[in-house]
Amino acid sequence: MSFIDEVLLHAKAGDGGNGAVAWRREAHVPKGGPAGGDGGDGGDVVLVAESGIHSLLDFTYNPHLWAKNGGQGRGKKQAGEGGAPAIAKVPIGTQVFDADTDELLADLTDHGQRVVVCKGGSGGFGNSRFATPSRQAPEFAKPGLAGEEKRLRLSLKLMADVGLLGFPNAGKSTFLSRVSAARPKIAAYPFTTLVPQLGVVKVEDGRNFVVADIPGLIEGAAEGAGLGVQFLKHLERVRVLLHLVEVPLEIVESVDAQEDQHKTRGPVDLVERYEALRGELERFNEGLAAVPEVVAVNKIDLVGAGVRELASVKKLAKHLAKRDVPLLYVSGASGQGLRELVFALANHVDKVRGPVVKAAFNPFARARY
Ligand SMILES: Nc1nc2c(ncn2[C@@H]2O[C@H](COP(=O)(O)OP(=O)(O)OP(=O)(O)O)[C@@H](O)[C@H]2O)c(=O)[nH]1
Ligand SMILES: [Mg+2]
Repeated sequence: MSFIDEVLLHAKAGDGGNGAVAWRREAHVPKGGPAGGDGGDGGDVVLVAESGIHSLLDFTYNPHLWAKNGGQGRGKKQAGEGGAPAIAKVPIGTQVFDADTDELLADLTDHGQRVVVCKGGSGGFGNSRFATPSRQAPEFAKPGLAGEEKRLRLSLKLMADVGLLGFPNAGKSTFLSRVSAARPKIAAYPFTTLVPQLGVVKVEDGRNFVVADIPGLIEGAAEGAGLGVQFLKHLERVRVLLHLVEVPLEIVESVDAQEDQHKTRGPVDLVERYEALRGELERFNEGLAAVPEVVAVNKIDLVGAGVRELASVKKLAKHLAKRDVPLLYVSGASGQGLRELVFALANHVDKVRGPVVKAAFNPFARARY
């Protein structure tokens, strides 16, 4: 399924119908007076957030939202019909901007939340409305008003509690697949994940939270390297970031036999790698860089118990301790440390105040850590 998180739309509400100029015509009622009905109101353009929709894809096929015009007023004081609204369903987390002014018109964060983005024009009064004792035969009626017309930009920002951050291949999708019912694609090459994905994590104690897996980030992403930073916006609403750092495979730094590999890949400085991604976050959005963070060294199954003794891991631990950032050690493959990590994330989610994210709770989602 294609994932589209940004679209431009042309929205036009219906025009109001014109009021009618008409006269009462009945046998034995000479000069029956004005009887022109009002025009009907034009339909509104309405957006509704729906939990079953995950992409703005449909709008790429039809980027127009046009509501119907109100009907014209008629004789015998009959009002024109109201124009049918144009109602479109959007994913939860959709922000609606006026594309010309960039003003935020609405932020649809709850299932069922609806917003009128373009108001239909009012119908004009028919001439029967304008009769007064001194003007018994008004020869005029009011035209309907034009419906609002706007160019809209819809921007989907996923609603999640925890956002995954890491270089490609760090094991983000593997982690998500282990702790939730989500089944993202996992493979041993970079940029396996091409679009963000959500998973609901069910903690043993009954709490649950939503994790967003996004494509891997690399240094220079802010300038467009790799898949760029376009997906970082999906982390803007999270309450805590989980930064996954791959265990330094160059631990061969201590193993002579693999000295060659060490040379070709160069020494891994986890602090440098960690800070490289932090830099990309900061350049993208300082607010995002301020979101609380949990760091986990992943793939510890590859190095066994000695992971904490590795020079670059020790250096990272020291670096993070200075900043009061928790560091955990996990393996998405073997499951080691995942239970502690899930609890740590749940506690962070609870601690960080903010609007409660309403995730669709899936009772069939089994935690398997
Ligand atoms: N040994 C080991 N391998 C792992 C672990 N976690 C993930 N892998 C492997 O690492 C590779 C990349 O894993 P992914 O989960 O696809 O990594 P990702 O961070 O989602 O990568 P992108 O989507 O490309 O950004 C896969 O071959 C996984 O099987 C782990 O804990 N231990
Ligand atoms: Mg992935």
